[in-house]
Amino acid sequence: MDLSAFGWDDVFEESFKEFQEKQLLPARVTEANRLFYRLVSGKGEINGKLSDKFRENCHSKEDYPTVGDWVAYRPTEYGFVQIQGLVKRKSKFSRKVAGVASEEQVIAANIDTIFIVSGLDRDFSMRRLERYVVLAADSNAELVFILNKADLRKDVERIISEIMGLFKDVPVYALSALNNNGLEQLARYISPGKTMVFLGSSGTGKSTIINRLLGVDKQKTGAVSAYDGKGRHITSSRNLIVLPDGAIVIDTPGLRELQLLGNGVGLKNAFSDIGSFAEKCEYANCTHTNEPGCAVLEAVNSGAIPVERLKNFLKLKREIAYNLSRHEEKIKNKRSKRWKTISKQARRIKKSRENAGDEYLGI
Ligand SMILES: Nc1nc2c(ncn2[C@@H]2O[C@H](COP(=O)(O)OP(=O)(O)OP(=O)(O)O)[C@@H](O)[C@H]2O)c(=O)[nH]1
Ligand SMILES: [Mg+2]
Ligand SMILES: [Zn+2]
Repeated sequence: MDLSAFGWDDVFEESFKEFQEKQLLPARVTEANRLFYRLVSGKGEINGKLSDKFRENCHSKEDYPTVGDWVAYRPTEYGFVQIQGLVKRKSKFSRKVAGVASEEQVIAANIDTIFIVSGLDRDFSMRRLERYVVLAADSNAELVFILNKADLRKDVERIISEIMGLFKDVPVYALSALNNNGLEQLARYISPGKTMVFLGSSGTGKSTIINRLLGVDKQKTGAVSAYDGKGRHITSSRNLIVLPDGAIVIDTPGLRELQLLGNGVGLKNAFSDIGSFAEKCEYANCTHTNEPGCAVLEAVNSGAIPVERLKNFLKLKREIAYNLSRHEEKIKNKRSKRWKTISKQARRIKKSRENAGDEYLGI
């Protein structure tokens, strides 16, 4: 099997050299469970497990292979192959792990296009799009908005122009997967060896769109029930599929939490225009809210930056700062807890030695 059908190219070939020397073979992750990985390789579909050494070298969540990753494996006679290396990623879409401080979770790796799918029903939210833009700005992949379920609304044009006003660099397409209407607009992103990931809340129609592109109903779809008040995902895990025309798609279950990463890099990239005006502000620590000599506010007054855009920027910035401060507080708490335990232990040891008449003063 030719690996270029799965997106293998010269860049990966070059990165793979260090593994080739060890007689390892390349494969792409199509599904990642906690216990094992589904892979496609030159020998077809195989199952893999992480080698102990690989696992030992994984220090955070982002170090583990994820869907779309290329890995280096050692073949075995039977059963699971052993994954021994991760090939350098060209791009990735990540979010902050829900709950846990500042850990990064890579949702999909080595993607060319990120489709953010919204449903034009009551689920639609401009605020959620902002979040995706900030996260995708750090991904090294192209971002595209899809407004699905266009059959459910009459004011589609108004929403499109509102989005275009707020997010100038992101193309937006309205379509109806149900009626098979407007999918041809996606053709320019779909070519052999290119990888696309579909992201968006549960029930927006990601799997329905993929089925349309596949030409068969391979992916399970369905109305999202709300019996537990949160809704239930129809797609249960991320998976990578090759389309008949050779493009590669990654389907994902709706992401419930979309927390921004604490490093703020995405924010900077997504709002680089504000950043370049900010360099001309009179005060280096300008908050762009009420300071005299604020070049960003001047740009808003002159119409160079839409006021909504500045509002979005400030809101997301506050959230990142909040996440970061929470993270720092956690670390501080952890440290002081540890310190309390250590000093308590020390006191106990000292006391027991005093009691025992030990004159040791080294603690
Ligand atoms: N009216 C309308 N309904 C649609 C459209 N596309 C999909 N649906 C319906 O929306 C529901 C959810 O579709 P799915 O494709 O399963 O949604 P999903 O985004 O994959 O959901 P998860 O897998 O849970 O993340 C199904 O009942 C679809 O029939 C559309 O264009 N118009
Ligand atoms: Mg789905
Ligand atoms: Zn300013």
